[in-house]
Amino acid sequence: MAEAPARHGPKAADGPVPAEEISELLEVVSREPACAEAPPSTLDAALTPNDRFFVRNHFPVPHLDRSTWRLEIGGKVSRPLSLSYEELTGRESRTLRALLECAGNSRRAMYPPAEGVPWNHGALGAAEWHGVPLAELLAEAGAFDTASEVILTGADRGTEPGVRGTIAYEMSLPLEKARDPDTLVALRMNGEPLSAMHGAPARVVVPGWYGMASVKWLTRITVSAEPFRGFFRTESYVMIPEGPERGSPPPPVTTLRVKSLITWPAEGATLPPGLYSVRGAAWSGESPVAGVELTSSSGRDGSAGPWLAAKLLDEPSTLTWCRWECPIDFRVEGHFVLRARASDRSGNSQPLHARWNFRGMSTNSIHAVRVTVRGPR
Ligand SMILES: Nc1nc2c(c(=O)[nH]1)N[C@H]1C(S)=C(S)[C@@H](COP(=O)(O)O)O[C@H]1N2
Ligand SMILES: [Mo]
Repeated sequence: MAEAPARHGPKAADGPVPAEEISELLEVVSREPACAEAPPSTLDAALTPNDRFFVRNHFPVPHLDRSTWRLEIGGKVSRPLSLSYEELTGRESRTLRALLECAGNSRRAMYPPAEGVPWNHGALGAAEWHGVPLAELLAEAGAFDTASEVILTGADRGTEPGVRGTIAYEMSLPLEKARDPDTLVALRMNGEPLSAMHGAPARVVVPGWYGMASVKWLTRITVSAEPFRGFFRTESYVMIPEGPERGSPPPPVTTLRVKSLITWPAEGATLPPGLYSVRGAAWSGESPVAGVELTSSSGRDGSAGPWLAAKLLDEPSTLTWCRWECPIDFRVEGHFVLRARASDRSGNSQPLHARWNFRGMSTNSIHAVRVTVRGPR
């Protein structure tokens, strides 16, 4: 694994990271706050190098000094804890591979345009995370079994429209998900200590859920008996339907929907006539991917051809993506649309168009790629 660029390392001085510090290998989607996405080819590898891992911030990046940082664990616990970085590294640890996908990934594919950062398809990455299972810390603190949620608080702060004063980035998990052995307080990413951009010195990683729950710059864990009502949980990461408000709050965004992306050929590619292998990756947070199918409008009359079963190249799991490939006959010149559709073992499949919601969350519409097949003229 390549060394993370030194400029991403923790700094002694406080203050926001200049936006220029976004890796030049990413495409900037927003400068303030820093949001940047990865090229589609990123999914051709099982792991995403740190300098190619997308960034999604809501507020300026805080600079936390590892030597003075502490993680507080309190609320409905019998033994509140305050741990230093050293103390945390001394706890029982685990390493696992997991992807993070922003809930707003692919938002640009929604029509009419939805509210939010206009992500194309690159707000996701997969890394090897090393850290302490959140369950271990909750057990050590004596979290009450009667509690319902665990609130995760980041050190970053800022303003949001309609909210008075500044707020911290905070998200909650049901106690059961917080106790999942795969939910980590991560200290290392692909073998490197976490960089400032990705949450140093410690962040949460919640496999199987959209990225908003993987709280960076973690400073406090609060076990709560009440459902968390913070802005990011009740107003931001929610599925807001079209129409009059219904009285009940809109449902929160949680589990990753089944989804696949075509990584080759690239959108808009022109290829000489021939036989090719289409590549991509697929994932689902609810249950492992069962299959991926590909179609192209390659029928003689231009109609959509049959759905062909792709070959899965990795063992599907709910933690990370599995790569796939599928041969395609492009010996006839023309204009084609490749479409890939994944399904999971729970029977979920990708819709042609994901159900529209106001903030464009959890889009898993079938990915379509335009390809021209043309010989030399
Ligand atoms: N403290 C804090 N944690 C955060 C965020 C944030 O803005 N502040 N953004 C969340 C969102 S929406 C996503 S998608 C992931 C992105 O993680 P990354 O920037 O390491 O890719 O971090 C999550 N954790
Ligand atoms: Mo996100």
